[in-house]
Amino acid sequence: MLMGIIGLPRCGKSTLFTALSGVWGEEQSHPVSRTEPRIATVTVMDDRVNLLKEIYKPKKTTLAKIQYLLAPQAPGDSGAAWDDGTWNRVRVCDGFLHVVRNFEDRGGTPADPGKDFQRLEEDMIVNDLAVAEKRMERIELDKKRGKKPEGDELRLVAACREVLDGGQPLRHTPELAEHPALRGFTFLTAKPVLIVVNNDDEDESEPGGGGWPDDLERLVVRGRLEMDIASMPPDEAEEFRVEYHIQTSVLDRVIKASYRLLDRISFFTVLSDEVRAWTVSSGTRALGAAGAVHSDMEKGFIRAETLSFEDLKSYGNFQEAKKGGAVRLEGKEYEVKDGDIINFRFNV
Ligand SMILES: Nc1nc2c(ncn2[C@@H]2O[C@H](COP(=O)(O)OP(=O)(O)OP(=O)(O)O)[C@@H](O)[C@H]2O)c(=O)[nH]1
Ligand SMILES: [Mg+2]
Repeated sequence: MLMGIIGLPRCGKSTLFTALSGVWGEEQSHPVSRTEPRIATVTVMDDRVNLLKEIYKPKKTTLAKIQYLLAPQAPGDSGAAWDDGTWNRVRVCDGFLHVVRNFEDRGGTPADPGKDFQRLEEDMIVNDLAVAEKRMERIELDKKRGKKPEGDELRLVAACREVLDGGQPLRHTPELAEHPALRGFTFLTAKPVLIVVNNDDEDESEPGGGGWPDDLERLVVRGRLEMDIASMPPDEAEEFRVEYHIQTSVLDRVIKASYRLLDRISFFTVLSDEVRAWTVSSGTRALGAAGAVHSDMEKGFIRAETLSFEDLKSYGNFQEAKKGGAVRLEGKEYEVKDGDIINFRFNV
């Protein structure tokens, strides 16, 4: 799971990146040059794993990871929207954290977060429109040369162009945003977006003003404050969290929201002394989940021995849960649920 941090210049992208990678960001990549994006790999803490550890006493525990990508700064100073090169670097992302400034900047410019959001969103729409138009021209040219367009592509790209030309992001039209034939275009406005409103240290309020899209979740953070807290030793960090009424760290909140945004769930395996958390798209079938763990498990899939986390918790251990009939033998088509503990039976 790779989430790109985007936003207008000076909105707090680097600050958020540091707040996210501060405590648990163990594998921060060091860019070779200033034009390379920075990537922070962070561990997805999951309370359920603590109980699994108590019950199974594994030698090893492996948690899921999520990555955050910070593109290098756009050239030019405040006001400049992103250039094409910067956009191209975030195309690989599964979704975006769109940061908007909700504090008065050093030059005294008051915040207008809704408007800032719209500005960058328009930039993305224009970028996608250019991609669609270029592709249309190409297809038309090929047609003139006698080459038949492949499948539905012309119709689909034309439909995208119409949506974008009307000033709408592609995510408003899920048939297009999620169409497999359009995936290769990596349209920016087809990606899921979480708005991260970056408030001032003392400001706990929801942002006012207009310009907010009604289809997107907004997460209010205090970027600079949370960045400072992320660099503190645990005791001191806790003191600050209490003082500033921050119940959960920015990292936890952003991870939870990222899972919701990308519609991901977790399941667990207990294998040769290792308890491990896995992340898959919601709706994933048992066969697909087996494949996420090991290709042999998918190839030789027999059954998924499945126990829900809640059942394990109430029975206290696997044996009791089995006696109580809570352990199910599911087939390939079983839709994996968040928190399932699965033992794949397979034969290769
Ligand atoms: N008051 C206040 N200032 C903040 C907050 N978050 C960031 N800043 C300040 O705003 C300025 C810009 O923050 P950055 O994190 O560098 O923003 P950026 O989006 O990475 O900026 P560019 O990379 O230049 O586009 C810095 O001086 C930060 O200290 C905040 O929550 N409150
Ligand atoms: Mg920056």
